Amino acid sequence: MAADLFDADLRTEPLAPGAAVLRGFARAADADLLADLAEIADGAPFRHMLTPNGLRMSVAMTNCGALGWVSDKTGYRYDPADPETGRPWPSLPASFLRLAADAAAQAGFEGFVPDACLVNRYEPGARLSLHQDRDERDFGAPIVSVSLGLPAVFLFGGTTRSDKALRVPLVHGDVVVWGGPARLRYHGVLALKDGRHPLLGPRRINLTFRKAG
Ligand code: MD3
Ligand code: FE
Repeated sequence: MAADLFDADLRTEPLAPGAAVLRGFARAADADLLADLAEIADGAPFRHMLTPNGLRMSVAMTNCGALGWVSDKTGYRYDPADPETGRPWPSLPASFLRLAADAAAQAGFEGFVPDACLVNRYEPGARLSLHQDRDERDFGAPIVSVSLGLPAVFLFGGTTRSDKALRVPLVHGDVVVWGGPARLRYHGVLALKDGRHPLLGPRRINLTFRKAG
């Protein structure tokens, strides 16, 4: 039917200028993404980083790509090496690169080549408080975020912390692209609710692709 031609568009929900949700965009690739993630986590295990205040983050993290996002008592930074092992982070697998570029293009950002992928693992109760992503060199590139596993409620705020935040439910396979005027908006994730996902069990994985360097 002709409706098929428009499915991709119907599933692209504009959130705000520069931000769009691509519903289900990563679903067809989920098995490939998770197989590649298992290898990444073998080489660079998930860990709970410390915030500059010395608090243990409830979200467990790892990275792949030339640069990895790291937090410790000295602050936040992008590091070419995993501080736990001293080795470079695992490289970005082809499945990750393809999905990130395809999603960015779908949202209007052609030629997106990320050099960093932060992998966030949420278990029930884990949350990410309202923050901005501002450790990257170039705010001209978008950020692509891929949700896998249990559903979560994403908070999409404004340009100051006190702006009222929109609540955006995200489920397995949803992809969000943030760029342009949305790039520096505050955002966060509400505490993950209990549940079990057929592929991932009691957890949610978020892949965040960035051009950091
Ligand atoms: C909105 N992670 O790791 S990325 C993060 O679900 C982070 O784990 C979220 O925020 C998660 O920093 C999803 C969503 C995101 C990233 C950058 C943004 C949303 C954004 C920049 C501007 C506005
Ligand atoms: Fe963020």
